Amino acid sequence: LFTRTGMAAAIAATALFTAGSANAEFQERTIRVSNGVSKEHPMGNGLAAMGACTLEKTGGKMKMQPYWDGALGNDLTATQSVRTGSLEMVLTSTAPLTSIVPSFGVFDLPFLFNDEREADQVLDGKVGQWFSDKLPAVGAVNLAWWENGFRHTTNSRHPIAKAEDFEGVKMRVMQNNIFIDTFKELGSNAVPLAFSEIYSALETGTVDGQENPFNNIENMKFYEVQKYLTLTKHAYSPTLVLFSKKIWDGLSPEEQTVLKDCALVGQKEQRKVNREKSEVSLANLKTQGMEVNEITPEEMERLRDKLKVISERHAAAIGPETLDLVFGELKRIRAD
Ligand code: TK8
Repeated sequence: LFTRTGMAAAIAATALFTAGSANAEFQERTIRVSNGVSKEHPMGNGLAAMGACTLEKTGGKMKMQPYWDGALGNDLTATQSVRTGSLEMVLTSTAPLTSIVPSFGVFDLPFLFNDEREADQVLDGKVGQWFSDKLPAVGAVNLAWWENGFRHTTNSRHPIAKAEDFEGVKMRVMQNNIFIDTFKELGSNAVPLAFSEIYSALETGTVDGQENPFNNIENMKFYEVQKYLTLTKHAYSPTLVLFSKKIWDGLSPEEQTVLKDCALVGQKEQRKVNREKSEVSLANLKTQGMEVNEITPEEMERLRDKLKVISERHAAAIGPETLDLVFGELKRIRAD
């Protein structure tokens, strides 16, 4: 008898709790999102899809509000705001965050991924989750992996036809030891600068060149101050969709689920548009007057060989467990 009464009370309590939480499920929220690029970038398509999804799933209560062109800071400074809880979200490449999570450095190793399929499989699988699991400890929750993409080289001096052509070229690189070392190894003068500083550094001749995906080169109008574009495809930059852990912890479980689900809806759109637009951007860059060249397979091989030392030199900083995980997964994927 006692047990039955107890059960009935428990069920009643559950029902009450459910009714209560149904009302409190979603609150009016504006999620501010920092971006380094401007709004025509495929990041805009991804955020629009994510925002439509959050509105729909919360009865109009949760809005996404993007800020473009680094208006809320560059990748690293906006990430610091996310960590302290003064900003909800940032879309950032992993590379500027290796000072916070050293294992991210693996993504900066030259020629890690061959194509987008490899990147997607590593990032969307258990390895990507392993990296995401490192973020709460530093104040952030990774909602999904979007993409910045494969990086190529531009400069104002001459076409790059072989490794030696990097010698003496002043190259802007991301604020990241592996990128600095990679371009130094090639004989360039590597200058680490935030993304928002690139255009004027190129314009004033502080640097001769930089490297970024086609979409970014077009989006940031680097073609106005760069003549040569060489298809080096030397690295792939993943994009983190980072949410502030401090703010996250104050959300209802339903709100958290909406954000995770909608970040994946955004991912699908963002990657799709990023890949379609990448080809269009390359064509537009030619129309804008850039001279585009490829490196021969033989010279690409020499470039890869020359840069093998980078992986060796940074192995300890990245960590053996990270390297085993990523290279193990790549081996499995490549055997498929
Ligand atoms: C966008 C960055 C940027 C990155 C860089 O804020 O700094 O070169 O490629 O595109 O994530």
